[in-house]
Amino acid sequence: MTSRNESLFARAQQRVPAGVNSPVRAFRAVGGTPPFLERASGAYLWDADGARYIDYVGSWGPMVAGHTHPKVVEAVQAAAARALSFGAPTESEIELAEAICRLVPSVEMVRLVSSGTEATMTAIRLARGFSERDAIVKFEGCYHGHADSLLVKAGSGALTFGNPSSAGVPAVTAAQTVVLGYNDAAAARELFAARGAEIAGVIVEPVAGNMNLVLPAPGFLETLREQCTRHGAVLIFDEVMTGFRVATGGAQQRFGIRPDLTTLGKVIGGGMPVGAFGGRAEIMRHIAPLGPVYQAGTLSGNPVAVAAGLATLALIEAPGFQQGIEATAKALVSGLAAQAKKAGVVFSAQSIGSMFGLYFRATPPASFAEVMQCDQERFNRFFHEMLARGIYLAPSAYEAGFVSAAHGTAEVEATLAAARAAFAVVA
Ligand code: KE4
Repeated sequence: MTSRNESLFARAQQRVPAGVNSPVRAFRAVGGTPPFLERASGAYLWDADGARYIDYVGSWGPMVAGHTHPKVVEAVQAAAARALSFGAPTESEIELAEAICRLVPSVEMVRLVSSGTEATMTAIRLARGFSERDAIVKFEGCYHGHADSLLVKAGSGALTFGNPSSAGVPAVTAAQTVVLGYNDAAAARELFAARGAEIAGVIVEPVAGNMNLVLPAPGFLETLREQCTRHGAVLIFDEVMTGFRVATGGAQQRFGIRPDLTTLGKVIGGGMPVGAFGGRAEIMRHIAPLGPVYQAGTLSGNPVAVAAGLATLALIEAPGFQQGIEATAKALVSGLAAQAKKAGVVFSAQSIGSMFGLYFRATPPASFAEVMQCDQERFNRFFHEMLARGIYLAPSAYEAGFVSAAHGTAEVEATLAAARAAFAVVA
């Protein structure tokens, strides 16, 4: 009997490319039919066939407080009852800007947009407009959304489907993007020595989460900071994923590096469409209508989305919030590693803040090349064994996982019980 997930997937593919509105959701990397989700609450999801899952995707990061948190839902309902959109300034946008500047001190001024892609796309344009240079540096395996300049050796879905450099990006555009190895500080120093005067900016995921989770090597971020300062390039920390996850103030707080610009998304919308770019006031004053770098958006600062973001940031600022989700992530990864060891499966796992990485490799990868050594086929089998047991992991070996404040001991224990069986199958 065809399940509702299968019939919905078949129907969706008639009108939507691969049946999804974002590639990774199609399960093409792991195979099978993606559950069509209908409801969520706390750490749990329910699909069209009524199956319940413990969720470790969290909408790819935003749901740090758990799904349908009453305070967030209430804020959204109240905002929606007043207005769905104005296209005009509101007090709530000031409150969100002030909250971001308070939580991320390197951000002196900030502008809201509607996605992480808009944030990074604009940050690149701003770095070029401010420096009056063209070259941009990114790192292999890092994903910064789907703007042309950034779809060069990108991570996430681009990496998952083997097209890290997308079709449709003009060669002249791609030529202005220089790609280095993540954690290769020597390559960064060499590039700046040779072409420092041409480099408008460097954009980096300060903790990489789009080639699975890869931590910055000691000295890597410091080298980028030092080289950008020396050569007048703009250092952009793409904290769309790491913001409020790696630490309340993001990876920049955890690692003590002050970027010139920061891009944000996901958590600041609490599940609604919000992105942001911000940083040094001197740079931000180059943005229209103050300065010559144009950027705009019909729904930027949308009052309903901003209400969700404000309610979410209020929750994460609660005493002990960050410590709690960090402890949950640690318990999860150490438990999974122990289960894999018992089953004799070559596996490793790590977490930072409330993000985690699972690897079918003896040790966590420290570079893109090491990520590619992971046993993707065994991950795919493990993924389906876990899904069948009600555990919803990211459907790709090249994505990080997320816990929320709604994940407690019961959820971790249930996940480890499922993993015990799943590892036995894939051993
Ligand atoms: P969005 O345009 O998807 O809101 O943000 C793009 C983006 C920018 N920077 C970083 C570090 C990101 O991780 C993302 C988006 N992350 C992916 C998950 N790896 C979103 C999921 C998807 O593409 O469907």
